[in-house]
Amino acid sequence: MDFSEITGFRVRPVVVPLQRPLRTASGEIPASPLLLIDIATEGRVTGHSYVFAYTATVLPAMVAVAAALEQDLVGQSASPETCLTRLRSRFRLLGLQGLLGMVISGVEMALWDALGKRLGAGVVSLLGGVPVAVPAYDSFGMVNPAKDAEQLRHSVEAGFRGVKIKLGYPDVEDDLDVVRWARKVVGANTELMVDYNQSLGVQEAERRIERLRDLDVAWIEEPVAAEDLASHSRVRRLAGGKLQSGENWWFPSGFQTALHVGASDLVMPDLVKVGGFTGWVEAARLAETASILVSSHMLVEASAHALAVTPTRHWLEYLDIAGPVLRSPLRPADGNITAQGPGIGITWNQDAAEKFAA
Ligand code: SMN
Ligand code: MG
Repeated sequence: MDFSEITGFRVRPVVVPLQRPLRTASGEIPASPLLLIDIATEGRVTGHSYVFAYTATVLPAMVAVAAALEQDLVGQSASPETCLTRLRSRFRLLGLQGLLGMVISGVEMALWDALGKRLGAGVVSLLGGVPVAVPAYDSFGMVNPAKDAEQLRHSVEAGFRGVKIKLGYPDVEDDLDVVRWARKVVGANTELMVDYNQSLGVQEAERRIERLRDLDVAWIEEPVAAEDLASHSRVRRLAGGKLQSGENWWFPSGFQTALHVGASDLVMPDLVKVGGFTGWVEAARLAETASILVSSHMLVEASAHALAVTPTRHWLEYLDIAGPVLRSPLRPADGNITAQGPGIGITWNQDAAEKFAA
């Protein structure tokens, strides 16, 4: 198949308002810093993707990294696989962890989007699958029991069968109180996930996981530092099959290493850190081989495509980080998200992209 050539490359940094500011035990995200990527290919087909930067502080650096890549992209094949392989080898000595790898994953996804648009097909079809309704959970930051009951109730009423809240209060008793409160609000039939965002030392993680055991949580996410696989394996012994991790593991090799040492019961790759769709598919195969369920991390639209071709798919995280700059943001129906095409299924709301320019 002729994948044509890349004819243009443009990125735009934006900071998009969040419906709910995201408070975690490892810092607050007041608004969503994104790099919007456009890759033009022959025949006037332009692919889009976006990369979440976590903090606006690094947006200028991300823009600079992307700008420097332009000469490595324009004039080259627009095949996602060919492009990724070439960039991997080009930056072998430096390595891909960090901003460079995030931008490269964004480029890879934008190329899939362009290919899908060229062929009039969703990325899920290009990957050999069909769009399926994936169960989505609604993802909250640290909640405030005095204020947030209505929002949590609303999630359940909207059809979500799972809700995630963040923990990691200074005192374990506060963690437990918030979980008991949230359980009461969402009722017995809604799964309740909890996320520590890497905020605990291993001993404290063990203590808290033991205390959480009697409460009915679906998973306990990133209690310890993502790269500390030895501590993962240690706390996993107490987690009763409920340890969740992976949003901060880099590329399929990161998953291979982690799964090899039995670091987690469940995994949730982030498309931007795992190497786009190509990296996701590889990581998902590793998880399948180990009988591990796979959920997604943010990037609702792209993740709907990736999860649809994931043999051991579990949950899609519904966390709307880009809605305001998208022309038709993907919304859940009956608590499910279904991939839309062509490509990833995103086009920019140009006025909003200008308005939120950073
Ligand atoms: C998370 C962390 C940082 C930004 C967005 C989301 C989180 C999650 O760990 O799992 O939702
Ligand atoms: Mg998380």
